[in-house]
Amino acid sequence: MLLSALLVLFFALSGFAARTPSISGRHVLRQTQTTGLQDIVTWDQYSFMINGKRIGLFGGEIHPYRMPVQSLHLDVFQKVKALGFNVVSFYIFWGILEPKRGEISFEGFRDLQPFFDAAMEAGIYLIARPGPYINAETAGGGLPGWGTNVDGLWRTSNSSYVEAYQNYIKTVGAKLAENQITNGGPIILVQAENEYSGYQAPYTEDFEYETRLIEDLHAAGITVPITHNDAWPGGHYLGVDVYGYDSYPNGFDCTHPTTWLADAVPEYFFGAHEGFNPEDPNAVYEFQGGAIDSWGGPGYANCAILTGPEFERVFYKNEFAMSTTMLNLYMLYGGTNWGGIASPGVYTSYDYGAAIAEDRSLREKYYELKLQANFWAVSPAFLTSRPMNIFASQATFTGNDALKTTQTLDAVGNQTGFYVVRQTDASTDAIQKYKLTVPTSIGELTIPQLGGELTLNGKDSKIHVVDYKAGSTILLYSTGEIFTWATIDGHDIILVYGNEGELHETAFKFDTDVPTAAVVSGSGNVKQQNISGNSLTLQYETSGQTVVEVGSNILLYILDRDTAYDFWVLHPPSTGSFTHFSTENPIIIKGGYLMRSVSISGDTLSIAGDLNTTVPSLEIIAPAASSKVVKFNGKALQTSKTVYGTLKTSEVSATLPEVSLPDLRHWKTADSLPEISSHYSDDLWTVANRAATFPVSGVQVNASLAASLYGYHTGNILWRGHFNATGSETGVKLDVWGGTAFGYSVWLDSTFLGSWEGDAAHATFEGSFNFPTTLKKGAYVLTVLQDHMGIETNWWSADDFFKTPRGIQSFEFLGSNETQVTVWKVTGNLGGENYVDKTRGPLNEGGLFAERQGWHLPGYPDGHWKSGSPTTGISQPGVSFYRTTFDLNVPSGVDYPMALVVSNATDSQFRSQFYVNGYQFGKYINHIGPQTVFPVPQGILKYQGSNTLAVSLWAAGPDGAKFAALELKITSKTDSSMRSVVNAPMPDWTSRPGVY
Ligand code: IPT
Repeated sequence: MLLSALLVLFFALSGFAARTPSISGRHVLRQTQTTGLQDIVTWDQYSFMINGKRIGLFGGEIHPYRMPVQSLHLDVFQKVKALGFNVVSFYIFWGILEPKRGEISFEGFRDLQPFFDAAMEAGIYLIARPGPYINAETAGGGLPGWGTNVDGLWRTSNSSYVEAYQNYIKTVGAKLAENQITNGGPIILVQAENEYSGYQAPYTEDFEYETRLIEDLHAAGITVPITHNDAWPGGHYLGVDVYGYDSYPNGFDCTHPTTWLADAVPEYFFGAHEGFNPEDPNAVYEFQGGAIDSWGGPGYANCAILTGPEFERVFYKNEFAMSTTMLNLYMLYGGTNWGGIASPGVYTSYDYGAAIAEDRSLREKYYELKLQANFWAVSPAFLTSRPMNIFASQATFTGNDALKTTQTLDAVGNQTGFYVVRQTDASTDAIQKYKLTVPTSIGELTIPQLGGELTLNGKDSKIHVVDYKAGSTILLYSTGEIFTWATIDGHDIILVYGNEGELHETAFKFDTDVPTAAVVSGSGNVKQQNISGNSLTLQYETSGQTVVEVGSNILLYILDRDTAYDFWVLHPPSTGSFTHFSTENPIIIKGGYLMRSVSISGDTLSIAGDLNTTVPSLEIIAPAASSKVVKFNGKALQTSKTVYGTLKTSEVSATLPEVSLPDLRHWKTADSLPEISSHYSDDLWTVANRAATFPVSGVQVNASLAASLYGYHTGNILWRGHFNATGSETGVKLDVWGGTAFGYSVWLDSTFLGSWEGDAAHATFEGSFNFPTTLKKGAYVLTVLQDHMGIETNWWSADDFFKTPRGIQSFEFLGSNETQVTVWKVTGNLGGENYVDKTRGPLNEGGLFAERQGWHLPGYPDGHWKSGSPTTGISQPGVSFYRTTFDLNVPSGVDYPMALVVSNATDSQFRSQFYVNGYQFGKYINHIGPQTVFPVPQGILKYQGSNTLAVSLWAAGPDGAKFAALELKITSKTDSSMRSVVNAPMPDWTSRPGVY
């Protein structure tokens, strides 16, 4: 109490308000808050703190279940670390952990520990988001399939729902608790629920449920702060420790990736945050890092443009302007909707157009992000800042109406100012010229001081700093944006950048004598001039790389953006615990595709990195004593000194050996639809005889022929209706529900009646199918093969939309209203909730005959099958299945991600699934698309040894179907320091008792 009273007095007297009157009243340091259960992770109104030290949490979202190769998590975490981020947020998918009520499994890819360990090893903190609801474009939004059969409204305090989730939260919560920072693990925050923001009328926010879930997390051992991500700053679920919100301001229209709305850049976030939780940091738990693409969409390359480097500059810098000190990008690495992970709407790739692509290669977005992340990491003044002129930013500081400038001042340090400039009309590509007139510690200055103007070219944004501390150097101002700075061997090394050819100024403020500046490398057109208050201004153009020595202690690197992309800032591990989280002793390296990590041993600096081309020389800025010997990926390099004292190495050559890929020519094939043969017996199928209706969004729907009612929650579903014809039936009408882009085909005994081939719009379809002739009296069987695109998500709480049935909603015989189906039978994956393959999990297999038999698995004895390939295909409707094996021999030391690449030859419509060593890694619908490249990670593909590829081909039209081509291709090549990959477990086929 006394201390805070003193602090108030101190700030009142400090003259803080004198410089910036409008900040008064906001600079009072509020009391540090804790959960009361631990004191390692705390927070106040500005930022989170770890062990009492302020930390800006910047990072992105990664889903462990979307990358089943556990040994590849480290690669992705190291890529996150190398760009300068320090946190990753991840969802946990309840439905795959508890596919049968009461039976929770962490087998195979479901084990969370390798993910936690990899984060620890890379030095990345984690935010766990166990749901129970997660959304995330996952089947059921994370809810388990069996949940569709549990009465009562979900995502409310309804007891049947609460009982349903408790076992999961208890079990998973305990795993999270063990890995909290308090127990030496990487988890620092745990999110309750997800976007608990929309409620089906008449239901409203259910505070009882909210409290209950927090209590359940606490009971499971969670002691770190509990957070919540409101879908927008709307004040829902404020009862958590640190409330925050989500934002996707550029939307999801990847078809028009360069179209931005004029007012797309939100300016209200900070005010909203202050309205709801002024005691806490402004936390954005999901901010757009890419976009969803859907069946029939334009493809993720477009989403990567919609959310590309321009988007990152404008929107992330605006988050900076709003003093957002917790910013998590959704997604940072999207991964793959392999098996049945996808919710309806999205397809196999969950690339998301994110900075790290699905094949783990790096987009330009990654490099742009690196510029910003590094700046945030070295700008502690930002962690106690406040935006000063929200909604009064237009023309402010520039006098140019076409520009908005947010002034964000360090409210505690009372020194540094950040000026975030952007277009008033976010949609414009116009070029704006401006001068910046800002208060500084030597009085108001108009910049550039040495004449000329600054430029903002189209969709761009800049952060100009004032009175910014870089080591012992004070930058009076810099319009060239700061990439990073570091104090190394007593020198302050400062890296600034701008677009190629732009005019910028950086000014230094000295205590006493003003030194002169000397260009020691590059040209850069550097002008210098002393200005009042012991200051020296440099004016320059950002083009290539120019290095300027200012006095004897400052080295200024002036870079254009592309050159800045080449720089990496890494930190050698410290001693003690949390060694890989150290942010001390920065080492700066220029060059290479990726620099992952550095370590120092005595006088030797060891660098681990990846190259996609030979680099003539690396430039290294490191303490002299610890870089007498420099090793790159274990090999010593020759070094020499540059004229300004940094190191240049000898050539580092990229070794990118040719790898021969198999041409997939020798295939075996078998029929995968014996169900339509007169010899087939469905005796072992489940009888579908339950009467049921479910409320979905307030409406009762018929669920009698809903696959989930019988335990089948994923993949293809088959129905067989046995009936006795009266002698007048001319056809059948079927209303089938499967989710958008689904399809179905119908047979009468062995006769094909027709298909609904599906399109991107329909989630249900009622079709009429004529019999070839009016039926004679007697027994017949209707067989319906339907696609199941995943259980629906359940974004609205209390609407139970995820209970939307998958199956036959209604049927009717044409020409007769007397005909009764004597029995309906159904099958999905073998065993239903008692799924067979515990390693590949509950969503890997559907109900195709081939899948039930395990034909997709390695080692299935297909010796008796005939030859036939997917490029020959079939000439009639039905389902055929293909298998081939091939060897790969990819040397170690390279990262060559591969993909199955397909094209289609026929006009007919078909659906295919691809299985690599038994893992279903692609679902292709040729007439809907858009995906034709299906990345398969190393570890699912065995890079040394024999692989099994299997393909299902469901021809929906009368002419059959075939592929024009189906190939394995390499999608990116690097000479890599990545840890060697351990293959995912891929058990062989064994005979399946009771299979039908
Ligand atoms: C937000 C969800 O929280 C997240 O799970 C994911 O679905 C994401 O969107 C979109 O990919 S929902 C928000 C767009 C309203």
